[in-house]
Amino acid sequence: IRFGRILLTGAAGYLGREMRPRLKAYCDQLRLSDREPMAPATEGEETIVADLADRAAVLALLEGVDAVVHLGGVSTEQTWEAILDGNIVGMVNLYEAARRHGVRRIVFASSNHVTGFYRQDEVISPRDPVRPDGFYGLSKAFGENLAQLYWDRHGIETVSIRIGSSLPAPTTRRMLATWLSLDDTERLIVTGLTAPVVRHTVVYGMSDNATSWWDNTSARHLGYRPQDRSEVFRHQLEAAQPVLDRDDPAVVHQGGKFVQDGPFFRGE
Ligand code: NAI
Ligand code: 15L
Repeated sequence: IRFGRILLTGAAGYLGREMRPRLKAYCDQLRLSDREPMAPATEGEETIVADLADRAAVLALLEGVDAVVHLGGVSTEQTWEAILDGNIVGMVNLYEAARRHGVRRIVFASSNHVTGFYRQDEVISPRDPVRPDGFYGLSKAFGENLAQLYWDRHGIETVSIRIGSSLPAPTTRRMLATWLSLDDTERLIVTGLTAPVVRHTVVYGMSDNATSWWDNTSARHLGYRPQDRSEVFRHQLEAAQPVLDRDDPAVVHQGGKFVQDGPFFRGE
């Protein structure tokens, strides 16, 4: 499947920059957007600076778009105001603009922090109740619920990917379970864009890791087959962090240090 125009939000961010060259292969035109400046457009690209909280700007952003890869928004525990703008108001603006322009498919970068307060000794699936580990995770849970609403009411399909840790290699022992390689990130996003019927499907964004807390049957059902494994990094990660404090909340919980992170918990 090749799309006419894909919109990639969050294009100035880490994953946006990584996915930009990869997504070009799947469309004639890649529309890139962020509120921060992006590298200049090359052939087959267009760049539009827009704040997701700006309803009119987002409405214009979705014009002529066939599918959206929505990476834009706050990606860590930050102030409530920043989260509200990027992840709550921004999501509503995006889906409302998608509805008005007849966009049929969105891949939404949700986060494992939607369920970050489950323990690392529990295996959960997207069917378990959400258990956010902060306002950030809570805002991603809102995003998933919004996607469900826009499927139920308006027939817009979404794959919500609860991304674990997407980076070139795992850097902590926790990431033995949460790692999602960049190649597998591309595979899962492309699966989300091209699977024939998805309705609103929630999946975890993880590679084929030996250690796993997430039943990812829903991703397999869509046709996602991860090719990378964190196991090849186990030896070096265990050597670097030989002892884990079993009473440390960041070791106990799936969300890791996010369970204590940010202004939310410091009461600032
Ligand atoms: P990032 O923080 O590097 O990129 C996010 C981008 O969104 C930034 O360029 C930022 O300028 C933009 N943005 C924030 N608020 C905005 C607003 N109000 N209007 C317009 N643009 C705004 O994050 P990263 O790592 O690239 O993640 C991309 C997405 O994937 C995020 O939604 C994040 O929550 C999600 N995710 C990423 C994970 C990872 O391991 N990298 C793990 C779980 C989720
Ligand atoms: C996230 O949601 C963050 O966006 C990312 O920076 C990582 O810290 C990741 O989760 C993680 O849990 O490792």
